[in-house]
Order: sequence, then C-alpha cells, then structure tokens
Amino acid sequence: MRYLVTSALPYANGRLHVGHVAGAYLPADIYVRYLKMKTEDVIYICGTDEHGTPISISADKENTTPASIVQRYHKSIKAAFDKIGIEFDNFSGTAREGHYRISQEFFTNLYDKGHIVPKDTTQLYCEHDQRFLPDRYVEGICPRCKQEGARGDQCDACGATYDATTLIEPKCKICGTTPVIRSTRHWFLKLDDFTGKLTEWISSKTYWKENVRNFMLNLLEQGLVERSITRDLSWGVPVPLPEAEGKVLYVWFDAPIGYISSTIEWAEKIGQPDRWKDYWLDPNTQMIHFIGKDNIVFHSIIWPAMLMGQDKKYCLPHDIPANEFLNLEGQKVSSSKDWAVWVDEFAETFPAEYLRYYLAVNAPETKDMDFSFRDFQARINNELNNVLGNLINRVLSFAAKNFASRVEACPLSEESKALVEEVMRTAHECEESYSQFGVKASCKKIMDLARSGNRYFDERKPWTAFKTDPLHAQETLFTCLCLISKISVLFSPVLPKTMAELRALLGVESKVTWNEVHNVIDQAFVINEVKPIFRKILDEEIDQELERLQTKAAPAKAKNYKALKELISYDEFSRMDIRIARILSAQKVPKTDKLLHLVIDLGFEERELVAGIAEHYAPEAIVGKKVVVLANLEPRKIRGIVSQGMILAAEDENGLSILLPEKDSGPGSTVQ
Ligand code: B3M
Ligand code: ZN
Repeated sequence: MRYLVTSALPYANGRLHVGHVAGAYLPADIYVRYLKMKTEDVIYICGTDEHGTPISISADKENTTPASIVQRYHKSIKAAFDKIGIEFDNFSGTAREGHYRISQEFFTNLYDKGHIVPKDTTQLYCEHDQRFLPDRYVEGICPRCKQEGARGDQCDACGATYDATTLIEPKCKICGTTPVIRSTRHWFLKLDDFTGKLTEWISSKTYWKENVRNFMLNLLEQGLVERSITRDLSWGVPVPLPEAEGKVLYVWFDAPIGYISSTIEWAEKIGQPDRWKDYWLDPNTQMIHFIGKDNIVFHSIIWPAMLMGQDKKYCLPHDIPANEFLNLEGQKVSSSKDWAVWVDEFAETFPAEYLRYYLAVNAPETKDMDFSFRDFQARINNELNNVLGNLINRVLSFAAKNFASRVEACPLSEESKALVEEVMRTAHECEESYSQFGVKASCKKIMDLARSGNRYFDERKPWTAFKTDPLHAQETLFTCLCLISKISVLFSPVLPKTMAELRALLGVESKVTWNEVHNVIDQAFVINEVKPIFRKILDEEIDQELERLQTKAAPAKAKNYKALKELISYDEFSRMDIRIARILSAQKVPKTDKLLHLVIDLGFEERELVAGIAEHYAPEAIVGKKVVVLANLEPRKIRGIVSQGMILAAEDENGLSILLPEKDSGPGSTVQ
C-alpha cells in the first residue's frame, strides 16, 4: 500500500499557533511516523499557501511586496514546525514556478472540457484606488447577522458567505472610501457537472468522519452552484486565457494543487523526477488530507471535482480527517488580538514534546477542545512525570543500584506473563487507533500501561524481595524493562525525541520499528545511564505564561478605540496652521472647573486663548511650557474671552496630556 499524507497548507501570512498544530499537523505527523515505523511507503507533503487577499493586504500595509511577506512567514512557519518535530518529506510554497504551471494546466483542462465558463459579474470597485476589491479588500456590515467588520467574502460572526455587493455600508479596506459597483468578467467552475460522480464517490466513503460526510451529503442535496474561481488581483497565478489579463486564479483554486506541486518538487529533489506519479497517478494510493473543519467544503467537494475534471487520472482523497477547533483558555483563538499561544515562543519556554503530548491527549478529534495552561501543567506533571517518568526512574535506578545496570532475561511467572499480555493488547489497540488517526486513544492506552507497570512494581516490592529472593526481584525488573522498552516503541509517533532518549538510557537499538512491539525479548538489558527524561512544570512558569497572555491580549480587548474619522486630503490637512507657542501666563477662568485662561507667545505675536485643561493641569505647572497650538482656528468667545487658537492634547481613559515638542523648537515654529 502507498500513502500520500498532506496537511492543510498554512497561509504565509502569520505565525504558527498551537490551534493550527492540534488540528491539521500533529495528528498527521503522528500518523506518518506510525506508518514509517511500519515501513510503509508513505510521504508527507505540505507547504505554505502563498496567495489570497490577506497576504496582499499585509504587503500593502507594510508597503512591501507580497513575495517578501510570503518569504518571511514561510521561514517562520517552517522553523516552528521544525521546533516541534513536525517532519514533512517536502515543505514547498505555492508562489513557485512549478506550481503556477500545474495550476494553469488544471484550469485549462477544466476549461477545455467546458467545466469552466465566463460570466459578467458585478464587483465592488474603489474609485480612489482604481481597483476592484475582491474578498477581504472590502469590509462592511454583514447582510445576514448585521455584524460590523464583515468581509467581502464571508462574515466571521455568523459564518455566512455572500456576494460582496450585498454588504451593507461597504468600505474599501485600503482607503476607507465607499466603493462603487462595476462590472467585470470572471470564470466559474460548474460544480454541478460533477454532482453524479461526487455522489457515487461519497457513497463508498462510509468510513469517513461523520462531520465530513454529512457536510458533503448536505451540500450535494442542496445542489451545487457555480463558483467563481478568478479574481481581479495582481498577486496570484495568472489565468491562462488571453482575454483574462490582469486576473488571477482564486486562492482556493490553486492552493490544493499545491499538494501536487510540492510532491513534484520532492521528486525532483530526490533526483527521481517521475516519482510523484507513483503517488498521484496510482488509483490505489491512499491519499489522506488532514485539515481543520473550516476547510471541509474545499477538500471534499471542490478539490475532488477539480481532480475528476483532469486529463490525467489523479487519485482522489481516500480520507479527509477534519478536526474541530482548539480554543484557548475558554475563548476562540484570535491571531489579530494576540489571543494565541505561538509555537515558536512556547518551544522556547517548555520542552517541545510536552506540547506534542498535551495536544495529542487534548486533540479536538470529535469536538472543540480547550488549551488551558493549568491543564497543560497538570497533564505533564501528573501523567508524563508521575506515571511514566516515575516508572522509568524507579526501574532504572533499581537496576543500576542492585543489578550493576545489567538485568538478565529470566523465566516469567503467571503474574509477569499477565503484564506482558497487557503490553501485547495495548500494542494492538494502539495499532488500531493510530491507523484510524486516533492519537488521543493511543496516548491513553499507553499511559494506562505505564500505570499497570507501576502497580506491578509496587505489588512485587523488589526492594524487599531482593534481600530474600533475588530472582523474584530480577523477574520484576526484567518484566518492567520489557514493558518500558515496548512503550518506547508505542509512544515514538507522539514523542519521537523523548523516546529516542529513553531508548538510549535503556541501551536498546536506536532505530525503532513497529514490529519490535511483537517481538519476545530474551536478551539482557544493559542500562546505559539513569536520568530523568521529564521534568515538572512549576506553578511560577504557568503564572508567567498566563500573565503574558493576559497582558498581550488585554489592550486590544479592553480598550474602546474611537472610530477613525473620514479621510481628508493632503490639501485639507495643509490648511491647518499648527505652531509652537510658549505659555506666558495661566489662570483659572472664574466659576468654571475645566477652563484655563492662557496668554501665549507665538514668536511673532502674543495671544489669549481658553483651554479645557484645568482638571488636568494646575496653572502654575504649565506656565513657561512650550506647547503645540492650532493657530488659525477661527476665534471663539468663551466666557467673555476671545479664544484665538487651540492647544493640542492627547486623550485616553487616563485623561489629557498636552503635546510638547520633543526638542527645543522656538515659539512660532511650524508643525506639519
Ligand atoms: N490556507 C486555509 C487555512 O489555513 C488554507 C488551507 C489550504 S489547503 C489547500 O485555513
Ligand atoms: Zn479604496
């Protein structure tokens, strides 16, 4: 059997957080490691998704190119994967030439068969920026739930997808002006052409996760509609039609093709350029796409339809294990609000495999789960340390101390045989759960086995037996060492590095294969070294993480920023005459709390003005200060005083703060 495993291509537009890892990457990595241990023919393919409007918007904002944004995040994402041992056979990116070529081939194949048709559509167009505003280039009020900040392609609040022209009060994301509606031609994929084939195909997928299968059946039942697969953008794969100049393929059209282009890149890298065909063009390949639940429709309907419409006979997905979401401390993860645990940061603070363990036992396989730092601490301390770590420590220390680190094989009593049988049973159960992507179940079984090991050790009391019946103690130790060495195999897909360390301590072969769990051990164990392989997580460490999370996210959460005013032109701005002035005298305006009566020196003249700062500044505290004044504001009579100008001050929930020039600019200096 041949396996082709993929994980959703992360957008090259942000750092990797633990939510990503829990859903689409760790379960796939564990599955692939398991298959590789079974010496199956498997490759694990991924790369960054480098198109789409969020990337070009980031580039616009930073005044740089999409290519440089992509490069930055490709590197950062790959480095984060490396840190937690997510090991791809190839990690490519979709802005590469080979990817463009094959994406265009996909389009042309479908087009030539009549599955792609042009249509004149209406789109939002910004007259100021002279461009169309696809997808996230526009924001407005959701036509369904009326939530503000809904994007052109979709509303995050209610999940609705709609035509951008139905957005209420749409605004251009670049300049904030209200766009107009203009017509433009786009190309649509006639998904309905594939309804028959898709229905037949899905009917054989009885083993799929229910969420994916139901989703798909539901969509098929509702009837598939044409989907626009082109956009008016400059960043992306150019549409390969002469009449489509200036248009690119929609990011979701080219992204899954990245699975193929990354495999082709892999084949080229290993010097066997045709090798990719063994996977993609063999109908018996089991292709498995690990994704988050938000990507189901693209992987189960659109992508298979795209594959079905090709000249080449590509294999179709064998399974699409879609995971649910991982929340953080009870709230939805939000990258923009910094309510997230970043993988690279986390791996600086804690051993990276603790994260793998926690995300595995807490995997959002069938429902949304929560990442909580206290729970993380409890799991690591109570399970990895107190159960498995404790078993390893006591067995290895005892062997080192009382058996000079060498424990010979010996005949086993019924009691010991029962434990060995439990090991075998667990091995079979893990085989079953690993092969069905069940990482949570595997971890639980392995921990239960370690618990049984501790119980067995306690009951047989080798520390007493050793004095009266050394053979009894030897049997206990040997059986425990067998159990631990089997755990080093069973747990390898989840904790590859730690289990390799454990195997080094145990003095067993460093290369680990799955078959080993079925072997009967009849050789002595020669312990290399005794040292703890886990450490406890301290309360202080967790307090610190929680504090960091709260303070990072707090400003954005608590603060109520005032809405930005409408844009003004440079001309409008330049009509304001702002100057530096020195305060010559200040006194309270009688019978008011807020007002100060000031005399200021503008260099070329002296003036009087009234400022509403008395609650924040005592008169004597500001005399002599140089301040910033709007000097050409029309005079206004306030409490009998003609106020000629306005002092500029910043305001937030802590009150007012008058602006002062940072250097010693003299009165009359202009401000721009
Ligand atoms: N880039 C979307 C996501 O991360 C996406 C997946 C593409 S898989 C072909 O949600
Ligand atoms: Zn605009």
